[in-house]
This record gives sequence, structure tokens and C-alpha cells, in this order.
Amino acid sequence: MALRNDLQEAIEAENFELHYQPLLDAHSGDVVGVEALVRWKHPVKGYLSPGLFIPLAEDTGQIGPISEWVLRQACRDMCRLAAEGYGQYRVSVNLSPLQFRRPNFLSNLQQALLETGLAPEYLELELTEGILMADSAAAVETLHRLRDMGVEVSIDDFGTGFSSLSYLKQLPIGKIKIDRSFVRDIATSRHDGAIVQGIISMAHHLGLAVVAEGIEDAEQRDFLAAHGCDVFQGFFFARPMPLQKLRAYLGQPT
Ligand code: G
Ligand code: G
Ligand code: MN
Ligand code: NA
Repeated sequence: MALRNDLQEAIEAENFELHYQPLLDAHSGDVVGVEALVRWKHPVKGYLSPGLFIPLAEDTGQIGPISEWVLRQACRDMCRLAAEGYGQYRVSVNLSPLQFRRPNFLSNLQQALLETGLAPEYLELELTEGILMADSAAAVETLHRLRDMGVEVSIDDFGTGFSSLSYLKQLPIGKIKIDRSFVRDIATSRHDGAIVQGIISMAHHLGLAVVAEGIEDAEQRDFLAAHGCDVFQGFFFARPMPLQKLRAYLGQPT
């Protein structure tokens, strides 16, 4: 398949780029971290979205080298920003379930942190609920090892799967990210408003922090703020951007 061959060339030439979307503290408005989102710089087609090539890479096994590149690049970029005086930010990296389940996942991760010099507390891994539902004994063991290492774990797209908060609470996880499909109609649909309100309240009672993603307007932000959401992410605040634009967004280095 043509795209698969193109992807192999992209892996060898490292024709990828990470864009970063800021995450903001809901109370202070300070940037508390960034989410790394990979793009494929295709020689003919331009920037290609991960929604297009990550599923393909998962099917072909090419996800392995792509994930390795993403992880190292994200760690390197955060170290670079800090060295340049822009501040030290935590970076969230999306993890494919296949990567999480690989036997050498933890040693590769440790190696990436050592090589790049990023302190583990400045790395966060975004997992989806599905990772925890299947194969749970091994997954739970890996989560404990991550906590021991000091790497933060959050549950991405929360609410779209079938895991309950009470189940998540038994696991060493600190944070959930409410899926943007709930945020979209938050102010207009009583239903979605009630779901989000309920998720935030339950999560807080269980000691979990709550990130809302996909915030696109002030109404959504105000609703989330009123119900105690901890961290904001979305186009309303900032779009994913290349590192150079992130520098400008973060302001003058000190
Ligand atoms: O940026 P965009 O909206 O096109 O992202 C589409 C999807 O790709 C999202 O679900 C996002 O989590 C996923 N994604 C982005 N970057 C990565 C990555 O580095 N690894 C994996 N596994 N998924 C990613
Ligand atoms: O699945 P995941 O949550 O990792 O998806 C992240 C993707 O969501 C990114 O590719 C990013 O481009 C997209 N995204 C981020 N903020 C918004 C937003 O406010 N609206 C929409 N529609 N997409 C967003
Ligand atoms: Mn994500
Ligand atoms: Na999401």
C-alpha cells in the first residue's frame, strides 16, 4: 500500500513534527503543561493528521518507531524550552494501547528520560480507557511502575468508554480528561451539562483532577469553571502549534 511505504520513508527520514497545545490552570490561567500532537510532514500532501496515519501505523507495526520518536522529541523540546528560559512545562504524550502493552515499554521509557534528561515528573502519558479494560493485571502493574517512576498518567477521552470512576480510583491515576464530545454541547444540552457536572463532582470526591478538552467558547469555559473543572484545553485558549509558535505564546524568556 502506497501510504504504508510513504510512512516507512517518513520514519527513516524522521519526517514528523510535534505540535503543542497549551493546558491552562482553570483558576489562575497559567499554562500548566502542553499536549504533544504528532503531524506527518508529507512531501506532497503537506501536514497529515495522526487521525489518518496512527491507525495505519498500529495495523502495520510502524507505531513502535513513531512512538519512540514522539516520546524523545517531546522530552527534548521540553528540556530545550527550559534551557532557553521559557520555563519548565509538563508534556502530555498520547500513548497507543499497543505501545503500553509492549514488554519493553517501561525500559524504553526510562531510557528516553535518561537520554533526554527530562525529569519524570515533567512527563505525562495519556491513556484511553480501553487500555485498562483489556488485559488488566499487566496494565495495572505497569501503572504502578509508572507511579513509582514519578511519571503522571491521565485518562484521555474520558466518558466515551465504559470504565467507571470507582474502578479508576483503585488505580494509580491522578487525572481524567473529559472527552470533547461532552464539552461541545455543555451549555446547550441539559443532558451533557449534567453528565459533565456529575463527572467533575465524582472525580473530585475520589481525589482525581479534571481536565476539560475541546473548549471552543466562553460559555463552555464559564460552565466548566462554575462546576470546578481544574484544567482547561481547547481552541478557545490556543490551538496546537509548532515549537517556535509555542515560544512566542509563552512570552519573553527569563
Ligand atoms: O491532532 P489531531 O486532532 O489530528 O489528533 C487526532 C488523534 O491522534 C487524537 O486522538 C490524538 O490523541 C491522536 N494522537 C496525536 N498525537 C499522537 C501520538 O503521538 N501518538 C498517538 N498514539 N496518538 C496521537
Ligand atoms: O484524542 P485526543 O484528546 O488526544 O485529541 C486531541 C485532538 O483534539 C488534537 O488533535 C487537537 O487538534 C484536537 N482539539 C484540541 N482542542 C480542540 C478544540 O477546542 N476543538 C476541537 N474540535 N478539537 C480540538
Ligand atoms: Mn490526548
Ligand atoms: Na480526547
